[in-house]
Amino acid sequence: MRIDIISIFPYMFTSPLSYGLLKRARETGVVNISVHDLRGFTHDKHRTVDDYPFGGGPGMVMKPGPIFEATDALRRPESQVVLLSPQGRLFTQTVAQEMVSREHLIVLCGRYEGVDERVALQVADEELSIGDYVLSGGEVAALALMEAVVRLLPGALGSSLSLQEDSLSGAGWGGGGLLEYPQYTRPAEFRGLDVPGVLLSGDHAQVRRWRREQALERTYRRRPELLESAPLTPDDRQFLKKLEGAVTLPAREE
Ligand code: JFH
Repeated sequence: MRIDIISIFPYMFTSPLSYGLLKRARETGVVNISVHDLRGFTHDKHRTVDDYPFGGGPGMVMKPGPIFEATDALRRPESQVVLLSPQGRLFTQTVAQEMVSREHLIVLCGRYEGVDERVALQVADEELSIGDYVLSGGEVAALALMEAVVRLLPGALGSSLSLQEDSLSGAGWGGGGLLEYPQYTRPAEFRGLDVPGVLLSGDHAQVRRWRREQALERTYRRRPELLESAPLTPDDRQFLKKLEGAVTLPAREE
């Protein structure tokens, strides 16, 4: 996969692309990521990328010219152009799975109060939001999107095991999964806090059952809407009924 990012702050990407999965995926040729300074596609002395909003109002809007020129220079027949904005369709794991099959992504990062609407209408194939909160620009959203997509590329993860587990569990979104069960590692007692005994018991059937019930209970308490689309067994449903019957218990007893 090739990814071209267009931003007025290209150096915001330097560190995030230099660590962990994104670094490794770039080094091994799984993905080829380039960052382009939008100001390189201006022609005036001041390299202007913004202007006042027609109709008035606060702040500045990104001019269409430099963005059209940048995408004209980078676009190929197989490209998917993505615009990050708070008005976009919600970017979920399901959307990441759709995008992983594309050969070329061009990711547009706005700043100020956003971009001229003609960019959304004529340049972008997809307008996406990573969630209902206001960032100061598209760069952090672009990084979240890239990390979610690149880790799905064949060869991006060390072994394909974690990936398999993600897809089996549905990983808690879109695919119809549950939230994950709590995890513990050594030591078995830390500052007076014990690891649940069942995890030390060596009884694998009991461990499996405990983890499933923890996943169900967490999902029920924190993200109940996920239960609507989760694949649940009759045992799962019986356990959830028991939970509901327990008079909407407080999350923890004192
Ligand atoms: C972005 C920004 C809009 C104005 C609330 C009322 C008025 C600041 C480009 C994506 C997600 C973004 C995102 C993506 C691109 C840009 C900043 C936009 C307003 C705010 C203020 C500029 C933000 N998922 N969150 N944020 N901004 N609005």
